[in-house]
Amino acid sequence: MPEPSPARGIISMTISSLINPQLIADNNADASSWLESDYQSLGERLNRRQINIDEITEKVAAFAVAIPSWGVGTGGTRFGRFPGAGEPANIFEKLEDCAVIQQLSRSTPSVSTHFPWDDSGDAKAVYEKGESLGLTFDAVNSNTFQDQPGQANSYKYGSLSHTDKAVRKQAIAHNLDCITQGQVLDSKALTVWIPDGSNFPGQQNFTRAFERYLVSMESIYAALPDDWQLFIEHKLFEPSFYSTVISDWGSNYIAAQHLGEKAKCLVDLGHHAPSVNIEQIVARLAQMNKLGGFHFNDSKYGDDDLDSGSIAPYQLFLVFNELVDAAERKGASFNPAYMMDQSHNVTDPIESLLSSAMNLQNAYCKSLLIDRSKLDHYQQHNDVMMANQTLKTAFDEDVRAISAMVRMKASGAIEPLEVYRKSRYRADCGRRREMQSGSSAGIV
Ligand SMILES: [Mn+2]
Repeated sequence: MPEPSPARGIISMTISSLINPQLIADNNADASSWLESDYQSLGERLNRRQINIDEITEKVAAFAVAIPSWGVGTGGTRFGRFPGAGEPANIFEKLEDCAVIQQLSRSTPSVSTHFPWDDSGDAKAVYEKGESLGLTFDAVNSNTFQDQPGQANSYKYGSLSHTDKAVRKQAIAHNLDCITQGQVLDSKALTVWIPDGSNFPGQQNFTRAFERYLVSMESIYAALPDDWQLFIEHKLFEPSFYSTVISDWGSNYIAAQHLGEKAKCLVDLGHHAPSVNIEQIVARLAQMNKLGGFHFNDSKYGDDDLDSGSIAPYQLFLVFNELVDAAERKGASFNPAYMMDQSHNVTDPIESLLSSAMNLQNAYCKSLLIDRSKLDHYQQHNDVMMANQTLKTAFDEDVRAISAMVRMKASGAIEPLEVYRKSRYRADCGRRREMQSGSSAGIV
């Protein structure tokens, strides 16, 4: 098995077979000739820089990122949603789609659930379904940004920081329920993102709202099992457009510090202002042992939730540069939870998640190629050009043969998208799954 890496977990070797394994094997037999040749030539190039390709491949093999259960359905905007045929209707069907992604990519062995969206009334059955597919469960996500049918109190003016104690109590109870369900799933973390904030100056007292939030979070923190973590997710706008209670990493860090060791900050790449230096935030949080996890996605304007690595791949690489730097400093204790959080509006969600998982693997791989002792030397001597070139040299390398080799060795697909299309999995789902309604918006 590969050595443990800064990424979480070792790829599960259980092979589910929603895609015919013979189809994967046949495609791999055809693709292996270009792969062997590309891998050898990349190995020679890296060797000239004293990098052993097989060591890099072993580290990449240990990289894993969780799939968001909500990501396998078509997302939407506030204007609408356009689902395709064969979409999953419930958590059991979502898990099947996640298993397909894992079967082909071999880098997505776990699923992050969302309640009440994934509440089937039988968490044990959900756990067993995941187990039968070779999947484990990552962080549980609570939802206090929508009112559910029959709910006693509305979240229209907030949840954990609401002025009315009854609303806060309801929001706390929901988070506690998420922990209970997550324990059945063998999850080890709760992610809390709240929509609370204000749309107009004067609407909310910033200090009182944050005070109420902290008191509510104390109750949730107190209910955490010993081996659980609490991830706090910040976001500067939306659905509130003037202010949000947990607007940025500063507020997040204050809350996490206030609550205690098990509380950590979660960085969603889309939850910052467009020009914010996210990689520096990553470095700060990691330095202070408060980086709990990631929601990977990409964006051009705001919280676009586009596919990871599709818009700003250099930024993604720079984020991984900080993660690898922190992992080298801190060793095994540095173990942030990696998840994707994307909204797939115009693509087949399985294809988007496959390609995103590969983009993440490649960005991680490139960050492993950075010559850190050279970089440190150039930084110490203020050789700006060569320090920057050290990063660029790693970023400019085409490392796709490494992740393809990882997949092949783990019985995944050298060419996941090609095999997925050949399998006609979605068309098959279209025949056995009921068509989903497209009327409601689907922001997540
Ligand atoms: Mn997120």
